[in-house]
Amino acid sequence: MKKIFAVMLALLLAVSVSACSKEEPQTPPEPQTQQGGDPQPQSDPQPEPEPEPEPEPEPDPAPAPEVHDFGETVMTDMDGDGTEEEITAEADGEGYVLRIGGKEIRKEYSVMLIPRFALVDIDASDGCREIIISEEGPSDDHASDFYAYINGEIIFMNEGANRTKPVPADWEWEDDTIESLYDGMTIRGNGVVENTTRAAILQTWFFRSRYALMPDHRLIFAPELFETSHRVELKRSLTAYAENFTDAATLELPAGSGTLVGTDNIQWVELKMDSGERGWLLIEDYNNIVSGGEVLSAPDVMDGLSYAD
Ligand SMILES: [Ca+2]
Ligand SMILES: [Ca+2]
Repeated sequence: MKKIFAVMLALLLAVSVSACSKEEPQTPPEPQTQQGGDPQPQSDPQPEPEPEPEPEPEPDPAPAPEVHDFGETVMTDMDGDGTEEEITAEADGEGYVLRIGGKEIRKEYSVMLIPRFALVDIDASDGCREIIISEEGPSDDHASDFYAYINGEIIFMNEGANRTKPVPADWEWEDDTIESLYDGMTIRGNGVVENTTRAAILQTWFFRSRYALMPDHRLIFAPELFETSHRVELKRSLTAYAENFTDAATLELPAGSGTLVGTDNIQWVELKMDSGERGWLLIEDYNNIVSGGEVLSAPDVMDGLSYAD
């Protein structure tokens, strides 16, 4: 039942732009109730129309992670196309095999494999769900493999061009909940996996890190801000984010002069206006700015950018 509800919720949450499915969701998203716990489908036939003219873009809540043992068969819609896929996983040699929708992927070698898989929702605004399989590693080398099911194929999300690191993850598996070791992993449904990563230098220690979900549904390590000081002129106002998360509050940067003060070199650029406003611009496809739902070519709205031939 919980599973069915989770699937329905995932469908409801699948908004129009889905990297996973070309199909529009059949049902328009219901307005979120304030008490997010109770899955009552049709409570009031005539609900009082809420006078909420300004729908502040609340982040969609992601379904809670579900943990399943190897050997269990789970049916869920992994790619948001409205059809459930059968999911199984089992130990195989020194690794494991994961099967989704009749396809399978093998990992040849794991150390202290945890024979369970977690079903999570990294980005509540797409119809996809993701699977995590973790291992304890030889010595505090906890690691997790992330998988998605896109266009009928299983995608290993940790891997790809220009991906800087695998996704080491610290999971503690307890009953039906996932709690991570150390400061832990957080999946809030905003397209970012927050995690604890073991540092590569000096000693055995750990730092908080973030992995961002890319349009090709791979995860990349999101480094902290790199400082810049590039002067630009905004030709028009733009909607920016207060922080470099898509669920952060938005704000308006007015037209005028400002300085690009930093970038994560992935998808965020921070702009500080001379008039004092400061915000993060979400960048797509190299130099498109996503501003309040509009996708704007940066040179169209910003003077002072430099492009080498
Ligand atoms: Ca499906
Ligand atoms: Ca999703």
